[in-house]
Amino acid sequence: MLINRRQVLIGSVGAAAGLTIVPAFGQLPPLKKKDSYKVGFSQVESNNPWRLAETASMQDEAKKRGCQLVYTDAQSSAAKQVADINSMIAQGVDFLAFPPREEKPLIPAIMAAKKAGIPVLLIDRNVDQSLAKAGADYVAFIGSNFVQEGQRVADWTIAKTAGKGKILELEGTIGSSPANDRKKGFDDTIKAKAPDMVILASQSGDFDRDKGRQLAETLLQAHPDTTIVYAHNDEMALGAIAAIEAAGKVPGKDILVVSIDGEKDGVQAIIDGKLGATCECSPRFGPAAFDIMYSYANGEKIPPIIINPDRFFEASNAKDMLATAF
Ligand code: GYE
Repeated sequence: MLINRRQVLIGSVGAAAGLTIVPAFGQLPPLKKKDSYKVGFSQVESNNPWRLAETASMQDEAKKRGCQLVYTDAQSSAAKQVADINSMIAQGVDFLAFPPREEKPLIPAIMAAKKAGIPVLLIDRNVDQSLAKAGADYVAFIGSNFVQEGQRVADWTIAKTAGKGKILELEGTIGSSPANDRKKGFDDTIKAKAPDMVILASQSGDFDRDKGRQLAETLLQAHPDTTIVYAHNDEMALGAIAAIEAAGKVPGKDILVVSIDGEKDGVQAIIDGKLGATCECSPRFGPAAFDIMYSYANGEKIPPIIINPDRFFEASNAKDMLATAF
């Protein structure tokens, strides 16, 4: 028993097989073994193909497994997402799976679920690990390694430009884990490997195409010497491409645009020569989220951090990959 407790506390990956979760320890709440569950899924917004694909993946999988999905849309408000989750807790859902819009404001909702005995799985976005811990306050985080995504885009950009260029960075939602980590991965790599490159400006376009377009427009006016735009997602990159064209410049020629996600419009923009490259970030969490829920109910040990592998799209493979993009 003691050993079990210790390993649950550590939340180690690859712990001995056959371990059971020990709820009495006051760590993670247990989940009763059932055929069908009432699962709460709190979406952060529905303003881009990535979000729509994620929601569809959760809905499809709930249907397949005969589970009820309680779905809400926080409409880009962390406060509304907290309220949505509190109302799911009050409704007595069995399990919660959701992307916390931002790293800090969703902590109280995670703690409230834990207190109410409802296990939480964070999908796609994570929270500040100094305030709530994967494997202790919630079952696990499953998603991409966002730091690595930023690193891979930086490495590709450095190779493509021989380490020369003036960069505008369009950040995602302020305080969200993908924006924080994609910035860190990219900026640190540029700093360490490309002394001749400079980041002229870095501001948030909130992961939104039109906000990205407006921001790019303003920044391009302030920095007409820009040669590279790095956007934290394809939607903002597509907005930037529109802004570059509106400024009378040619994306892919005058200004290299790079981003992350691998949505269909993004991959198509690579084929069209307007986007240089995009690192994939999969929104298809349904199958894994439900697998984890059933494994957890079975008492299996869930690794606290589960990382999705990401592909990388560029001119050499974009055509072949288009059909698989969301
Ligand atoms: O890149 C973006 C979305 O949380 C990883 O959020 C996700 C990001 C994704 O709105 O398009």
